[in-house]
Amino acid sequence: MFCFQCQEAAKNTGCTVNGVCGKPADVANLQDLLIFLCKGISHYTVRLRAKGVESNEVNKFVVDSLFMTITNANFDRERFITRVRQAIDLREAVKALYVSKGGDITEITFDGAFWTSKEEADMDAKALEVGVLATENEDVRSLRELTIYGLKGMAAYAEHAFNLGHEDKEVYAFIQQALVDTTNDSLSADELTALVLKTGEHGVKVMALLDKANTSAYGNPEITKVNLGVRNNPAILISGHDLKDMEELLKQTEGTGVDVYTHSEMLPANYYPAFKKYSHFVGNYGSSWWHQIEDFETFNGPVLFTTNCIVPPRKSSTYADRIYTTGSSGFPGFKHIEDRKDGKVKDFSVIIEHAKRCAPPKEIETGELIGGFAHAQVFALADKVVEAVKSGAIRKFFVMAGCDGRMKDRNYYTEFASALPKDTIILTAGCAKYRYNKLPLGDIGGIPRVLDAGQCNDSYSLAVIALKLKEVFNANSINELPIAYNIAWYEQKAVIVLLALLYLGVKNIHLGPTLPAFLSPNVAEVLVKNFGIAPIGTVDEDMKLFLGE
Ligand code: FSO
Ligand code: SF4
Repeated sequence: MFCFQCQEAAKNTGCTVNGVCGKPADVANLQDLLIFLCKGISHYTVRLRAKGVESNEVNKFVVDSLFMTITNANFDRERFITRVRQAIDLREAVKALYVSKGGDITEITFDGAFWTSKEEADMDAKALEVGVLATENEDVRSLRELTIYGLKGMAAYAEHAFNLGHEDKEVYAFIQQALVDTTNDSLSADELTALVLKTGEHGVKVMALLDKANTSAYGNPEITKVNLGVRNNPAILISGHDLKDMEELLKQTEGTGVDVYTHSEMLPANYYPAFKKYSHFVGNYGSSWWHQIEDFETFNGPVLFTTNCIVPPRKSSTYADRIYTTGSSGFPGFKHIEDRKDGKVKDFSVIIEHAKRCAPPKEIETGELIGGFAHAQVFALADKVVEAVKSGAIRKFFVMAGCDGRMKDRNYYTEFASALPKDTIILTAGCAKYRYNKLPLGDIGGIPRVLDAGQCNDSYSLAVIALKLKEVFNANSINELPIAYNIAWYEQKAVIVLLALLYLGVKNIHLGPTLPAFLSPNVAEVLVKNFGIAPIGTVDEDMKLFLGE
């Protein structure tokens, strides 16, 4: 195996034996094979699209497949074997369709458009040839993978939007064209760099789509105090990012005596008016994704993963039989809740019955968290915020969105947040917030110093807020505003968020705790030169840098 798609890549170079995330080598390889086949499928569908033929089945299949290969989403070999077989069937179907429309398959030279075998041993063998290292030139490899990781993040958000009935065919068309472009040896480094930025442009589109899907279904997030304590009922813990799953779980648990709590990235579900009305929706339990090892142990009840980030349970853990996955997530031994069929809801009855047999959660903390500062809520406070900036009560905003992770160096973010002067505000989204959202950072004239917009995809809200401030302050560019960007990344959704910010023209983003292993020195240099991307330094150095002191 060779995988370098996330911030935990071994030695910041790449995982070669086993994933640091726990992904076994055979699964990593099968993920490569699945991506290879999605590229092959796309060779036909981009040509069919040019003939006016669109395949909804392929659109969904490619998006779901990309999502399944995101870090920590799915570790289940069997699911990938099945998926590879489905990919071959689907590819043969679009190939036949292309031929029936007069298409000439001799124009296509990419192997993924033709390679076929449904034998596991053949799949394992082929997978070894088609991974990241199949591209020899390290700069081309870097730009291709940067694009593909952006597409993976985009696919995750597109799937959540799809689940709520929102689609953008243009996004599907772009994903498939970009997959084909990553197989085109004639593209220059400049053309591939343009592809990376175009990926960012579509990242903005898909985040806007998901924002619309979430807010039109569940209302605009609003200022909310989220309870951190527990009640004395059996309960289900829901993690991940899928709000449709959240809705259906809340509906199906109502009146059953089973409570619902959020974990990690599902915390922002507490901010939506449509979910707040459920009296058995108690609050948030525990911390960011990698704390699940302890949090799931003490929660006592079943846990539902609607997406990543799954940590393989330790041998000594007692909770593995209480974990359920759904959607693109999966793990061998965890029970999987099947997708919606024929317009029906998902059936969560097995997890609800499981909860009834469990003890209530053990209290691990008390108190409240405040959040819900997505764009509509911040716009409602705009006068107050603008006044505070004009009066000097707010000196600067720090966008500290992104991810949390296990690396010790991530303490930097807690220390940085603590060291920020009291006249600064942190704008956050994603699980990065858990590094500082429980610190007593206070407020500025009633405006909390940590404004949480929501999930990582709600970084879109932060961009909308920046664009609004640009308008209010009559600035020529968002880079003239008193906003600094100190972003933490972990996996590929953070990649699409980063590319989206670059597309929107945001400069001088500091990215940590380490720069991506998949950036070759030359590609990193292009990002530094054109966008001012920089690694983090020490808290002291960065504080001086950001505050110009
Ligand atoms: Fe975090 Fe995981 Fe949301 Fe990611 S829970 S790390 S960027 O999946 O998607 O922020
Ligand atoms: Fe390694 Fe990250 Fe890939 Fe897992 S996803 S194998 S930790 S680079």
